[in-house]
Amino acid sequence: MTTHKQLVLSGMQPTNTLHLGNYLGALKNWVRMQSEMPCLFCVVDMHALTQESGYAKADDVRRATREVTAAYIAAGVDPARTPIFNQSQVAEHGELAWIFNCVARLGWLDRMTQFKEKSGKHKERSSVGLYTYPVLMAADILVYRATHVPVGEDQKQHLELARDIAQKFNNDFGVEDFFPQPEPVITGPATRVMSLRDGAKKMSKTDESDNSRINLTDSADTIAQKIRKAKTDPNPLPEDKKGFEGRPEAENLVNIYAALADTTPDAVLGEYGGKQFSEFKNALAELTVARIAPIADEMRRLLADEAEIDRILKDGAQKARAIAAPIIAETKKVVGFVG
Ligand code: AQP
Repeated sequence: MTTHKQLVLSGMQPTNTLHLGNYLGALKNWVRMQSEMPCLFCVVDMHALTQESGYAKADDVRRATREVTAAYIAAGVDPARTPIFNQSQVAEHGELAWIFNCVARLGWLDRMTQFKEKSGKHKERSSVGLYTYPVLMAADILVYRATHVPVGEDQKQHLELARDIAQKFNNDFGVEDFFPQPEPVITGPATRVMSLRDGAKKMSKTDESDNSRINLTDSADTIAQKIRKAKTDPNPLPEDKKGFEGRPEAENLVNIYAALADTTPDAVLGEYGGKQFSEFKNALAELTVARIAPIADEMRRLLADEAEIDRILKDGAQKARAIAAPIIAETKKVVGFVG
């Protein structure tokens, strides 16, 4: 039985503009959760250094950090209530990550499917940071003793690793319940939004094809065009979910519609089952524009004042540090660091 107070922590990488998958899989739930529990939301800029594709220069990280911050606020995260900060400004994340590097086992990291996907055929050319990414993620969460982590399906395995690290730390150092076992919070019909070009790949910020994703900053015309071009098959929509067998693209579009309309895939099929994709795609484009365009407009307004975004991040980092500092001080004592 955990004695830890409920606290939500989640973050996104500033590797490019956020997309519909980030929104439906995570951000939309963050907005709901901030009225249910105390929350902390970070822009994980240290994680952004682990990948080569999608960004290459310091200017890109800077631009994307401000853009991701604007996206959080435009989607409904209220910085007056919920600290928003960038990870690199709270040094305790990196300090705890080192200690956790010494707790996590190589065999555990070898099983991480995201590393396999992202490193591709050239594992030996990947950064060490990409390999130990889930260890830093465990530190991001546990440095605040966060108990709940709203993420998409793709992050579930990393959350399980964070739980294993917390448990091994507690056992190894004989400190029962020192770190909590963080719970993944995965909700809604689109917890894994797939690429619009390939129903077997998840929608990703760093996919080479911009047509594979809907960016939160896309114009109404671009959104409509990307949805019209989305890969489908020649058959009409199935009458029920059993008909998704072997049709991942159809399933993806229906799940996206259901998530945006706050309904279920069954209800969407009740309305569109048996109809042609051309008709369904028009309705989906209209719904996506209605939900995403206001976020894009608000992001543009916020980004016109960079100094205000930087002020919000600085204020958030101060509040985050106030929580993390005593926890890291206690952790250092537990592991035997004199100071
Ligand atoms: N396709 C997706 N469907 C549902 N949820 C998703 N998330 C990401 N892609 C999808 C969720 O968004 C949050 C932030 O993810 P991240 O920025 O840490 O990086 P990621 O998971 O690796 O996402 P991307 O977009 O694929 O980024 P890149 O290309 O930079 O690696 C997480 O909660 C994630 O579950």
